[in-house]
Amino acid sequence: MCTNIKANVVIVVKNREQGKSEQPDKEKLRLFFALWPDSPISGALHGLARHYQTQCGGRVMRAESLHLTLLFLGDISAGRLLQLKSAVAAVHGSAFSLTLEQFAGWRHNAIGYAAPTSTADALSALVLRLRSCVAEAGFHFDQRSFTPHVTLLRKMAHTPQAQPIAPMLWPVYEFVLVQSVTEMEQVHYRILGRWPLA
Ligand code: 2AM
Repeated sequence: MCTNIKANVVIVVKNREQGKSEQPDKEKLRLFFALWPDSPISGALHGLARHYQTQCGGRVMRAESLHLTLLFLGDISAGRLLQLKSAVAAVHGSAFSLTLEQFAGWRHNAIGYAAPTSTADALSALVLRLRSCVAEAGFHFDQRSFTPHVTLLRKMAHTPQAQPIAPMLWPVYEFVLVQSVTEMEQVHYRILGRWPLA
């Protein structure tokens, strides 16, 4: 049970009592929760991306953009941002180490990615807890099964066979809420919140 949801309900009730009608909120934010690597890991992943680009073609993701998506929300009203943040304050996961040990690609969307060969229990638990708290707070999100991956290349010309890489140990001690912003046809990511994992 995500206890902080009660606080959100109280706020809504208070507004009604005060006779305030909620303003229709037209501004949308494209949001997702993710793990964001520190620069040693993102630098190593970027190097891997450049290496595989020579074989697979495609566009290399910038080092500062590399991440592992935990839960993709899509377009959310800006006015619900505080509610979303307070909902996930109840997510108390454990810090863990993620080992990326393969490079592979998907033909349907022409991306190349680094991934673990199995999903760590702590990572699965974190995603389940996030999904539960976000759903309880009334948000809708992509319900497809979670496939952990870090996209390294987009628009690849050739889809590679999955292949082992030198294992990359990623110490995970927080998760983040990210806004995806498209400016001049380029996607940028802005971190809107961070939550530690103990
Ligand atoms: P991808 O790297 O496999 O494309 C921001 O778009 C992040 O959210 C990316 O990591 C992207 O994964 C992920 N994502 C998950 N579901 C998505 C969706 N339906 N649309 C766009 N991005 C999605």
